[in-house]
Amino acid sequence: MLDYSKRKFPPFRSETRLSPASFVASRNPTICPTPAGSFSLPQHSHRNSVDGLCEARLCAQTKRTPISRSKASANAVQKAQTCYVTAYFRQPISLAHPVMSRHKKAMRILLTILALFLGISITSKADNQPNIVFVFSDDHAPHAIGAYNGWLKSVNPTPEIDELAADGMLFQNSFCTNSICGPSRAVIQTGKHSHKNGFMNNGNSFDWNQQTFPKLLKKVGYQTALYGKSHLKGHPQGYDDWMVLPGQGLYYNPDFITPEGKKRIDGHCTDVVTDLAVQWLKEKREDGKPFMLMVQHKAPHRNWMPAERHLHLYDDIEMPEPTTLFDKWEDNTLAAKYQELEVDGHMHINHDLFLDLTPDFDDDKELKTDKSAFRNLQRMSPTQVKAWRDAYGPKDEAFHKANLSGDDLVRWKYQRYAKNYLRCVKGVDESVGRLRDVLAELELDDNTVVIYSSDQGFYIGDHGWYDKRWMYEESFKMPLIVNWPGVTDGGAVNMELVQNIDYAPTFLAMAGADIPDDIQGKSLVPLLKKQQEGKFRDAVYYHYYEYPSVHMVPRHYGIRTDRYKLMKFYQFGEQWEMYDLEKDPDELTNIYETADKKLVDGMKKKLEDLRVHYDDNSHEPEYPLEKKKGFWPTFAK
Ligand SMILES: [Ca+2]
Repeated sequence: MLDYSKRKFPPFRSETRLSPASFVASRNPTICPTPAGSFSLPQHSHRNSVDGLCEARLCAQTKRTPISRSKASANAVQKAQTCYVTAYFRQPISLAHPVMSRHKKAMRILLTILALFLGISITSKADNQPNIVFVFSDDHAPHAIGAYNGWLKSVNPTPEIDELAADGMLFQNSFCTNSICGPSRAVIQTGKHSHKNGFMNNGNSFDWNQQTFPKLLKKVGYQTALYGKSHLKGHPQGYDDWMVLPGQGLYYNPDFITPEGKKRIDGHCTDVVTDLAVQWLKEKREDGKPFMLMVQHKAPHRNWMPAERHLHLYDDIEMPEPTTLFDKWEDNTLAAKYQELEVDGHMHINHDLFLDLTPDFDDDKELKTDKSAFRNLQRMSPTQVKAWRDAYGPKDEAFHKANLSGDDLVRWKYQRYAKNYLRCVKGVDESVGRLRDVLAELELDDNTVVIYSSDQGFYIGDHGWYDKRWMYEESFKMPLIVNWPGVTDGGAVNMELVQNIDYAPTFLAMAGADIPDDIQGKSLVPLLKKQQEGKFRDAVYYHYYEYPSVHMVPRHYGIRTDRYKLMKFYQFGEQWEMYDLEKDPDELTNIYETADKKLVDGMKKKLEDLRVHYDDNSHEPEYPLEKKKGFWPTFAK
């Protein structure tokens, strides 16, 4: 039956950016008879799929059922995407399992449309304590999501997340406050900047006794659950049910910390976490009670270990390269020259890129690098190891034969890195699709807000780097996509400056709970409801604290408006960078010295005002000369 108001449209929806209503209205309908009754389809949806039931079956089998989806070839899935609408409507014919649920849904939609025609008002449950499913990954850069239209879009890395965006609202200017795993999660829990919630760098521990949004949701009647990566140390508080990975967790056969103790679960971490969430939805969720479920993936965090079924994904394509892959940081302060996160110089060819890596790899015990992939290989099953080596063995052999050096070697490293990263992303993308399918199956999708986000962005070879930490756009931005049925228009793109301090107050506002005064973020609900008058925010504030530490990115803070960015590094004396993001989106030309003085002074004043507004008077330690010499050779000259 007619289902445009719901979810799941093929990729062209995100191109056309039409709301479901205008989508229906703009095209001539085609009448389609089915056992569930006759209904109209827009011609557009038929363009690749009028061939009939056979292809529809393929769509249904590859696209709509989690089991066959995982086994489907990339081609079949791609084909399924093009004929998705047809498959959706014809499923009652071809699939036994979801028939009843979809018939009921179809009837409900038909009644809604009839009511609209007859001018009858139907009370929407959307405003009435919606359920919240928060899918949160680790290090997933917005430019590795198709819907964000970045330079990796041609790879089609995230069809499921793109569909979520096509059904909801995508925040184009969404930022973190401190670009690193633990601190970003602490900000989300509390709605407060790092200097207020106490988790400033990954060496800190989170004080779970403080006010967090899940605790406040429980007070207004929500059932709460958390599965996957927490990275906040200690046992989570504010959740009725939880199982979290210890620290970073493992990709294969991960351990979990549970209220009952440690538990190992075999499988790939992204699938295992999704399984736990699905099991909770089906078995532990209380009927008639609103819920907030956090599904927090480890992927695509370093070291990028894809699931077995994704080991050969992208084998036959060349990844596009970022335009800044060979950036020499000529205009930046010295901070950018003395970092340690280069694909070329710092990414380890065995431990990060898996060259010749086996469970009995001859490891150099003295070598200090992230060896989690090697340790994980040692606890993989013989079948998993075989699949792993079957995938990488022949590629390693070809690499040794090619005898690469210079830029060619950098390009090879980049290709291997980007492919593994996006293979891990693929698992997360499938998790989003599967969770949405389960919500539909349980008939919860009408009143469940589905949110996709990640703790920060990431460099995928941008500026020659991997990792995060900097206030530059690639790692400062975080994806944020919200589908709130009945509230968000399909395919809406919001350009306001929003930040992870806003998540907690948003969840509280959705639930109708009071937002405590000490929360520093603002509810995004007015933006989601398109009720915002004027600018949501003039500028966002950032402060990164972890130095000296892995990757050696010095402490810095700064401010970003819709056009300019000002950054201050303070441990080596005052070092400033400023960028005009409109003229220079890649941040290659530092205009701090050359820009109009009034403009620079205006940005400095705004920065100081924001530091006062957020009450950040945290210490700015400048190093003594001896220490500066040790870290930056320039000072030794
Ligand atoms: Ca992270």
